[in-house]
Amino acid sequence: MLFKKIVKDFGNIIFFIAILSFWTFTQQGFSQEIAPLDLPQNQVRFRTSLNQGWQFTSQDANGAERLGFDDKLWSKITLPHTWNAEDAFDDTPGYRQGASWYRKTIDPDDRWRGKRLFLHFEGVMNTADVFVNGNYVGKHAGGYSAFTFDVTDYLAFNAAKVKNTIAVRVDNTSNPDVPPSPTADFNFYGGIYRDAWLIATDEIHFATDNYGSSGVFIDTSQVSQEKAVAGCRGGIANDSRRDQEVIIRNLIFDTGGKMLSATESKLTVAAGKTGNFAQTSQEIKQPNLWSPGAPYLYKVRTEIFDGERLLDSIESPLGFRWFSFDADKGFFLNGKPFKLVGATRHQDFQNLGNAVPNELQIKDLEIIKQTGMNWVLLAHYPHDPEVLNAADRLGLIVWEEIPILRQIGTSPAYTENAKRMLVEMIRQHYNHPSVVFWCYMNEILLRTRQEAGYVQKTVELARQLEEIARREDPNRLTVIATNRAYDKTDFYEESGLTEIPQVVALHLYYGWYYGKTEEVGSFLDDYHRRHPSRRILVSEYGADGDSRLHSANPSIRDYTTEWAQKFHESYIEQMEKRVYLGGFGVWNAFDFGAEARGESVPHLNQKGLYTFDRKPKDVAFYYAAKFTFAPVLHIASREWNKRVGAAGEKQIVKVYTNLPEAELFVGGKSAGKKKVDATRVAVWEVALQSGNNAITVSGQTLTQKIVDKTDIVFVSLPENLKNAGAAFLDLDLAIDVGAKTQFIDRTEAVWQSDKTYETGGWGYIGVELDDKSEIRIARNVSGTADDPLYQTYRQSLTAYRFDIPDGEYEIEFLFVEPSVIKDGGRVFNVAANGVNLLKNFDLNKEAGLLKAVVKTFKIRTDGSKGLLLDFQAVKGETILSGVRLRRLK
Ligand code: GCB
Repeated sequence: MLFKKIVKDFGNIIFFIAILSFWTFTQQGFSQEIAPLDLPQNQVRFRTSLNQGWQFTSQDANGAERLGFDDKLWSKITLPHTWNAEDAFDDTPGYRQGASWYRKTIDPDDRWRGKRLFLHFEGVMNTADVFVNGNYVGKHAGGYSAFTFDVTDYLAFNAAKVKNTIAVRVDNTSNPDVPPSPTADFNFYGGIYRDAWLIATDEIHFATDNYGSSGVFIDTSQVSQEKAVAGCRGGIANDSRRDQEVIIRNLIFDTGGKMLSATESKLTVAAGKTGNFAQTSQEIKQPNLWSPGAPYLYKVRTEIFDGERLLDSIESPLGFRWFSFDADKGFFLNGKPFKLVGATRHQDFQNLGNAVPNELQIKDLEIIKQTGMNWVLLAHYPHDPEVLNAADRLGLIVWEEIPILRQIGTSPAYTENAKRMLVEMIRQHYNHPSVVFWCYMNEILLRTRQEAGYVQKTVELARQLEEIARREDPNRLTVIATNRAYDKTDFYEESGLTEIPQVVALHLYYGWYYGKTEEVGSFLDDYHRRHPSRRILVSEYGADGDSRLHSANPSIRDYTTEWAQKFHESYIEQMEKRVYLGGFGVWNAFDFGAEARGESVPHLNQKGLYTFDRKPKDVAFYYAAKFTFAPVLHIASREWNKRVGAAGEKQIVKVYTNLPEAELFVGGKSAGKKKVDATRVAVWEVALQSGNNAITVSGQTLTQKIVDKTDIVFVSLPENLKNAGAAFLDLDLAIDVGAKTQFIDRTEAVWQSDKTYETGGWGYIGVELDDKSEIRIARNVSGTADDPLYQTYRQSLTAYRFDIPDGEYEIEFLFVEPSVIKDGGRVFNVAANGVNLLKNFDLNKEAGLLKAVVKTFKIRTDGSKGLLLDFQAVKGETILSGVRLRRLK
């Protein structure tokens, strides 16, 4: 169970009632059954999973569509499947984008007799060509929406029970005609990565050719506290050879299974045609409204009868709620002000890519809910149907979008695909009461230096998409998400783009990509002043946090958990009090794969409140303390569980809690009580003992005492290294050269930040190090998992000094060549107390660009000289990324 794993991974969280209550809901949620609401099993319509028994090759195998093709040597796989789960995270740039094939045989089933048969794929990235028994069935472009093909004429139903073969060619190459643009900050994992089904229906059935949807649409535009009615419309396909009169029946049930409305109508559908029906339910008095606080779900069953004979049946979720959005007063749900507090979600997961089982996808939404959110922003494409079902059930308002981001394509085919994707998304997820926002463009003017006419083309596309969204669904809100305009000209405004949708969402990265976190509030006020009638949301803000990087004085973009915490605390403080702001959604709930990134963990965007495998970062508990009602008491300095510092130096311990008061204990001794206000943050400065420190925080609800515990290992450095004596024997002095942060490496060793030499200690000799002297590159360094150690470095350095006692030491140097340079372009010597360790060291020649290099030597110091490391350039500049000293004797 995820909960158990989290507890284990976080070590000593022992009796942790706050978190228990925080997670209790998860436990309940996990055991819930997944009801396939859209396509139920019944005697007239059945769907069979096609997830098992596929053969796969990551080659564009010639002739693989053919019936007798030999696929025996291909790999055996089950769906969901992607071929990029690993290569998108390795040291080799890029990941495999190309064509692959999937093949599977199915036995004819007696239940197929006289039925219409359909293949339904929930998601294939990015284009799919489907063949049945060697026949071409069709193509689907776009990796994030479902599609259905009628294969009745291709599947052989025969007495001899000859197997049928399905072959699918899947291609995840970026295609200029198919959104998303390759500039997207996420991976295009190729594969049949969602469930696949065979659906069998009667000859007369709900239309299956309706953009991958169920063919039945529920409207809830007439809802009030007193009464509600539901509209139900759809298409009925008559694939028989004769005209047929049918009865369409709509039944509404409450959660207890009690029928509240039954309506009926007749329709004659001509042979080979589709006829449309529309009904309005009976009035439901005092309906149970759907809201995140009480996500009450009714159920609609829509049936087709031929006289008494049931021909088809579909179940749809039904939730009664209404909303409005006022430019001054913000968002309202069911008539009451409702601040949207949300998190975005990408669908991928550690080691799985996008091929994520439904259970984990549902857990994601449970986690988001338990973190205090009432809103989930499904980025940057339509998500799995189970995600939408979970949002309905758990009570999370949904924002969903099509993958039109960062750059549009200007071909007519692109426009057509974009428009179709929008229709697919809306029709497929139309019946979910959780959905409130349809977004169709994200940061689309990020790059304004485009071909002439680009902005106008974007505006034209937006107009078309807006028109489609309003026509398809007049009851939801359309939105586009904008980035801060970097150019002097704000093309979003100048072009009129932001006047098109009903809502404009802002992405704010003050204190990450630009500016200061404190500027958020004044930016929003100014924006609201400039656009007083515009309804606005913040749909992204976020900071990368790596639990291995730490600082007591964190600074912008240093990847420390401490900066990420500061960032979130500051944003929330500024955003929550601004009434006109409809809501805010953090980027992101979870870390996610972005191959082109080369930051502290390469190929990963670490702006998640949870890691890629869904472990909570401490900052997740900030949101829980702010926005959940269950008691939360969490030591928020838990990720910094191994530290190094001068003996006696005060260490920060932070706690997130929604209790009024908390008391901290270090090694059993009280460090004092603190009152906690609406910020939900309490900070202590405490002295830690060398070695393990048991940290406990306790607080009180009206009825119970709550405690959280953790251990912090403190490596305390003596004031004067020479006097360290025996203590230094097991001391490990590791310096992350050029860094202002501490780093916990994969062996749990702590690398200190760099500093200027002071007598008795250690440090860099040369220029004074100041606030700006950190150099950090955002590039993947191959050959190591400890990239941050190599991503900071010093160039043109001359010397380091360590005032260590006489003895025998192992010294380790870390190097990386960060620049494109010729062999011989950077050559230098390194000496220890005048003895050459590295002579004419040509880093590029030895390793090449961005490769981790470690050099280890044994040295002796005597005569109380300490250790002086000399760096001497022969050609170009000297360079060093890390240095580590371990005493041997
Ligand atoms: C954005 C994008 C999103 C990125 C995010 C980031 O504005 O919409 O796709 O991942 O910023 O982390 O840079």
